Amino acid sequence: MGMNLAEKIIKAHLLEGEMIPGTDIGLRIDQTLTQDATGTMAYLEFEAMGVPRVKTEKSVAYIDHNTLQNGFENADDHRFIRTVCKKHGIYYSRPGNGICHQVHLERFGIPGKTLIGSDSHTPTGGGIGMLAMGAGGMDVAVAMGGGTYYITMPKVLKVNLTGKLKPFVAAKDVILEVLRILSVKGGVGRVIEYGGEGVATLTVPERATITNMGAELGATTSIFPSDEVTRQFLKAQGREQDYTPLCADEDAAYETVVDIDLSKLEPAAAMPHSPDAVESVKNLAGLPIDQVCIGSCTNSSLQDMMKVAAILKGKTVAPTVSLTISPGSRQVFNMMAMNGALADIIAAGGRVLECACGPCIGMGQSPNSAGISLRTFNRNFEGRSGTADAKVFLVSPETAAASALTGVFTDPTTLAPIPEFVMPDSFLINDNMVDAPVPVEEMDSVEVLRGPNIKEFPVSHALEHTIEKPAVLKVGDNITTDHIMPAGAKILPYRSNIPHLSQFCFGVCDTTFPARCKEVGGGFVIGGENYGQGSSREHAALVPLYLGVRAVIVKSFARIHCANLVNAGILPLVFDDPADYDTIDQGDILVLDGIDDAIRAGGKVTLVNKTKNKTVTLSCQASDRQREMLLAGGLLNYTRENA
Ligand code: MIC
Ligand code: SF4
Repeated sequence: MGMNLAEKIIKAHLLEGEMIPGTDIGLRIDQTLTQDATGTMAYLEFEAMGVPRVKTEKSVAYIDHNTLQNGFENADDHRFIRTVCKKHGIYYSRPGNGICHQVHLERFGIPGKTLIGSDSHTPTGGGIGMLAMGAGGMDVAVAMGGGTYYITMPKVLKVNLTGKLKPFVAAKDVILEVLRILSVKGGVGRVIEYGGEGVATLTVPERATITNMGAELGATTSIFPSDEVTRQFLKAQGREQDYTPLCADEDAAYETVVDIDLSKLEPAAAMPHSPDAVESVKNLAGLPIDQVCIGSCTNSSLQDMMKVAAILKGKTVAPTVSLTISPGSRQVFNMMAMNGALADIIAAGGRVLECACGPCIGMGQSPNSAGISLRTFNRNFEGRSGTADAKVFLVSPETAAASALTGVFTDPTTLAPIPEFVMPDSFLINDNMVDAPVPVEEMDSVEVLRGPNIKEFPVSHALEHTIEKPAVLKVGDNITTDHIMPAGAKILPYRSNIPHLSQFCFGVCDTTFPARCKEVGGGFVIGGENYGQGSSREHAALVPLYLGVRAVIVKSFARIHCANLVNAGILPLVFDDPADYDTIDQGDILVLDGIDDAIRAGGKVTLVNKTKNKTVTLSCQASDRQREMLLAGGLLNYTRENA
């Protein structure tokens, strides 16, 4: 039996375990990336590990999230990251150079390599055949230090593409279709591998849109083959030498196959507040809108921008609409400036922002009260835009641009034809905003500069024998890390200041949570299915740790967040019978007696609800290594113990 592409790359990087789905495997990591909002913490953790130089083939730090600099905090953090990178062997992509995933795809990604990034959209690299995964900052720090990266061996689901997209139907509509079929938890424990004759009709940026937003499926990652289209893209980036052809064997086996005929797809939108609430644009046509934002790591390529410019050319944005445009990288920005597309966007009334995450992470451009915002982004979680009652719809650049002109939801297939976009033979190559680290012999001469915003991060302690605490919070299904630790312009500057951040923990669900935790010294959080989906931010574990949360008890976890809880030293526990969720109320006093022995013995846990006088059974679905980490009080303590 042949192998699929994901298995081939895993096999070539396998350091520990066997390739049996559901079991723990350890992988060698070739490349890492960080962004600034998770990077400060990742580099503080890297420093705490005491490894002098990174041991990866390439590690790159990007500054793209916290670029508003409303106060000294962001600039201090940027300076910290710049100097820590220079010293320890990491390339530094300066603010203004673009969004990490777009720049990494253009300039550094290599087919067949493994990449982990402290950002959940790292699977963008799957667009050129990388095995690229999002991870917590601590896992990235360990990988930079040459350590193994552990995941659960995924099952591999094939999306078999046939046909070709019709004009004005986009890659975004493909991934929205996959989300409609599989839902936000349909990818958990899986790699989504694309194949079939339809693959050859998609450009690299289109493939990258699809793998990027595969994060919203909860998938371990998504991947496309590396083929002639990939070679052309890398050649146009002046990197043909990085090309290797890669595909699944003819007789490769897959867990399941999902068929999508590209020629049958129509423009789609994800409705508030979930990326899998997919509806056809036709059915939404005519709905008045207030804002359109085009950009983010999902849809900010040159191809996206050229299509938008062609739709806007010679027209004016509707008077009731604010249209913002953020190109994904300086390469894209510069090329649009040179070929006139930028002028067309400006003339039409587009508000051009710098090439960064911007509105996607609530860094400005919050919509008006109860505003309807159409965004080409990947997440429309409640409150993420910065306006609590805004309604965010996720759409393609084509739908976004068409609607910006009319002021109402507009199906772009009703527009007059625009010139077909042809991928350039060569992109504008200019890496002058990427700083190389100093050679190892000069590293002692580099001083790492820290601002007053950088505070110590919390470290857990060895697991106690008995935990008796209240259920401090009970929440429902699909809680995102944006609920647990919100972002946005007011909060993001404090990503290296856990005490300050803690005031906002779970603010979207219950603003009294931090104060109540302080009052009773923390306790348990109870949740439903797919707890912790979305962003990879380890702050969603470190802040609860700081507030005294000792265990999170849910029906099921999202992958990255579960790993982050273990790394932080918080017990991730799952109800054996999901119906037991209903037996616990917020405020109940819960007891885990002999929890250390239970974890040591394999993770079968008994929880006594003292208030209800009821016992329920839970499981800690952690690997042997993770259970040792939990006993030691998290990854840092575990590493110290084993050093
Ligand atoms: C996001 O899209 O939510 C982010 C901001 O890029 C996060 C990382 C973070 O919270 O810093 C992600 O996707 O991992
Ligand atoms: Fe940035 Fe948005 Fe992409 Fe996250 S999803 S990396 S915030 S552009």
